[in-house]
Amino acid sequence: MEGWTEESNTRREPVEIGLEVPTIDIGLRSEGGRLFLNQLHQSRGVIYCGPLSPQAAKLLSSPISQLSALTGWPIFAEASSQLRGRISTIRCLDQLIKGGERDIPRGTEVQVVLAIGGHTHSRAIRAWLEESRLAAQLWLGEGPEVVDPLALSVKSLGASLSIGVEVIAEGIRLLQNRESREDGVKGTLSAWATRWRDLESRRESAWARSELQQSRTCSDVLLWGGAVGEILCDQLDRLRREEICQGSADVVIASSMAFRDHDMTWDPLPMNSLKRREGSVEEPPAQCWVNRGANGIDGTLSTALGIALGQSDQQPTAPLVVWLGDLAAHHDLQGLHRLSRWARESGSRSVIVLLTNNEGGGIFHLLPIKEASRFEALFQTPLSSHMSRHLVGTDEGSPAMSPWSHIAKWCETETYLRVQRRRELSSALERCMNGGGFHLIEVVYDPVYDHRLHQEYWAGKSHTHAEELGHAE
Ligand SMILES: Cc1ncc(C[n+]2csc(CCOP(=O)(O)OP(=O)(O)O)c2C)c(N)n1
Repeated sequence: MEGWTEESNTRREPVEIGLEVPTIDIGLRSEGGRLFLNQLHQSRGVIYCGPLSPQAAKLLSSPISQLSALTGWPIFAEASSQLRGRISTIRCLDQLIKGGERDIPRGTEVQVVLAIGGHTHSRAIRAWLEESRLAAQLWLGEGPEVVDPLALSVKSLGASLSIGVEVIAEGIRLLQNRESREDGVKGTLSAWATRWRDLESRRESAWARSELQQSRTCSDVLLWGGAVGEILCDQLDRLRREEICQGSADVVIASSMAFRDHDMTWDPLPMNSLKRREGSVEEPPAQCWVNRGANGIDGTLSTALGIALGQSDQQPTAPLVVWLGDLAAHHDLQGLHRLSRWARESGSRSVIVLLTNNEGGGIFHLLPIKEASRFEALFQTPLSSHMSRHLVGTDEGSPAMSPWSHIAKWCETETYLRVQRRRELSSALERCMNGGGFHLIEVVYDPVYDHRLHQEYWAGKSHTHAEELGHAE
């Protein structure tokens, strides 16, 4: 690059946006740092945020939000990035792609990708990002190792988060200087930003009109994974709004459908205004923790215990919620027992295990293997009848009895509730969220029904309410 020498720490570098050039520091000397500053004039950029720790999200919220407001690059934030509820983000990319939305810009149109944190869980988004291969690929993570599973030759903004934040701050200064020099640029939204904003609001208003969305207010409707996520988010919003508890709530989410359903529905309301202002930052109603990667569905409850112990100095009274499937819970029964002991001993904060019992591995209903001849025995592997036989000696064919009620006894839970409808889950959460204790809420739903509602949610189609109520009978 012209004008650049590695020897000098103070030399000024010309960047393509033709602005007053910055004083160079260690971070900006990285290849990624220089590339970033040279891409700030591009209008078709995107900021993609995958899993981040709450600490990293706090550090990054304001710089990313300002960068997005100045460049017009939309922020796509997975729920595990902790950024939803803090800043203005677009959350529906995954659903737009899965729903076959035709107006969505192609990945090939993107000029710059700034990826932040861990990689996306969504196969649809991975395919979309792969199309952006020709764009400048930048990355900022919490550690020095570069995450590049799609082999996009990403360039890191810096060897640490704080260096990367410095680089972004430098970019913001350049853009602000340009704004103050160019009258009229300030406040105008680029065509690219407007396209994304329109897509998001079209999707939202289609949903507001859809029967599936309207059934949110119909408390008798049967639950599915998306409804569990909506109700959890609503309840945590309420807790924050009413300032009932101290400190931040924590939500620990297992792999498989819990993680996907949480991502699909985690949309905390802004506290201070009806619409979140561009560039503003708020505290979300909960910190979200995911344990993804090599661990698979293992160890979610033990991870929750670690999170609880790690915060013992702060003594929050806001709840700790663990959302996991029945197989994930079965994989970590020791963790469940140990967590219950901790909740009893610590006293101050409610610990709620939200166990979605869809008769084994619900995720497998979304895959082609659901057609396999021995699907139930080899993939779905439902636990209930098998566990019941061993725990209470019931025979096959005898009335269904949840083994989780016995596990709840073993853990000496304060509350064990088995729920199937929206109103039951809302009031169960309302009852358990404040005042301490260990609570097990078993949410029961049919995996085939759950699968159908997911398809409709992605497609943005409405199904008949009567049909849903019919299913409820
Ligand atoms: C330790 C471990 N064992 C097995 C798997 C394979 N696996 C992936 S998803 C899944 C099913 C999970 O079922 P459940 O926890 O009930 O969640 P659901 O799919 O119903 O949301 C399994 C067995 C894994 N990821 N990790």
